[in-house]
Amino acid sequence: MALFRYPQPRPSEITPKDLYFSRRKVIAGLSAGLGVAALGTDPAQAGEKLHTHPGPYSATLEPTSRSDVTGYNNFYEFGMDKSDPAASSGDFKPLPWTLEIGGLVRNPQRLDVGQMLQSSDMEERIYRMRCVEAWSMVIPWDGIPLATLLKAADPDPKAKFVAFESVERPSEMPGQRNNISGIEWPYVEGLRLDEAMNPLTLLAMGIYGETLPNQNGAPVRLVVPWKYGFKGIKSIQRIRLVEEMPPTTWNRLAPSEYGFYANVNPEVDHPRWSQASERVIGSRSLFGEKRQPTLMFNGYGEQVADLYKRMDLHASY
Ligand SMILES: Nc1nc2c(c(=O)[nH]1)N[C@H]1C(S)=C(S)[C@@H](COP(=O)(O)O)O[C@H]1N2
Ligand SMILES: [Mo]
Repeated sequence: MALFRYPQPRPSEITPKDLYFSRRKVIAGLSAGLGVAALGTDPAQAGEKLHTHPGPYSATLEPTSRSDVTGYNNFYEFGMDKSDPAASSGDFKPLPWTLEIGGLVRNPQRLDVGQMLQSSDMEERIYRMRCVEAWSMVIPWDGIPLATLLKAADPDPKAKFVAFESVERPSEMPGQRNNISGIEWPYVEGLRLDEAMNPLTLLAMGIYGETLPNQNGAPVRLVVPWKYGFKGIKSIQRIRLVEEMPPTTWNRLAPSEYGFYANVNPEVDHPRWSQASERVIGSRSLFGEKRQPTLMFNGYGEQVADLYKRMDLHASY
């Protein structure tokens, strides 16, 4: 019956009163009927079980190991090394959490993510994931299509793009306190509205049938499997429908290296490295880690190529 665990702060960092109030806040974020016993207090390397069922579009590939999916991460709010997000996200509290959907919509939403985690509509989608740094994994996500929520918000005909915003919480995010990365917080991302409505686009709330660990973007993050991993913005608080193409974090940092579209494309190299092939994280061969050819749209061309048929993908990278 337990639904969500958040990492327990070290006893030295918290007074009994703080602990009491933080637990009360979590209870308020869940629906009535859940007792205190439902709240786990163990460190959440793995989360609680979700009510999930197999969804469409899953790859018939063996998922990457849980230790690689939860131990080799990019989440600069917690540091720049691949091991930093797992090591430094223990203070982050993903619940209670409100996800807002606003901007050019007729029916703005304020969603209680603690309640969404109890949804029985949660789908499992085993997707290939390709980072712009030329490595890849296969990740079994659990979530709901973003289109379901956008339709509920009822987009205004003027809306052309969707803007996403991560959380800004320097007290819980060491990479926002020291800001070695130079990122202007919060992390922001965007999609064209038709990309956001594509049935592949997922709002993920779990991996391996359980709630997301902090390092993977708890409690709710975006997954756009035909685009480079940086489009998959983590720990989302706000979604806004807008008329103009919104600014995006990596494009703002280095516009000649990271475009708005960021579609996986083996024919368009990054200015500093080839995108023709990728390291398969967790794989072993006689010669060490395997490399494999990168697929156009990461192998999802059948579902998404039409979205770009009138575009020059070398210019709109
Ligand atoms: N808020 C936020 N979201 C983020 C990032 C980040 O640094 N901050 N990194 C991105 C990058 S570069 C990648 S490859 C994916 C990694 O997701 P994973 O760690 O769950 O595999 O998250 C993306 N989402
Ligand atoms: Mo990435």
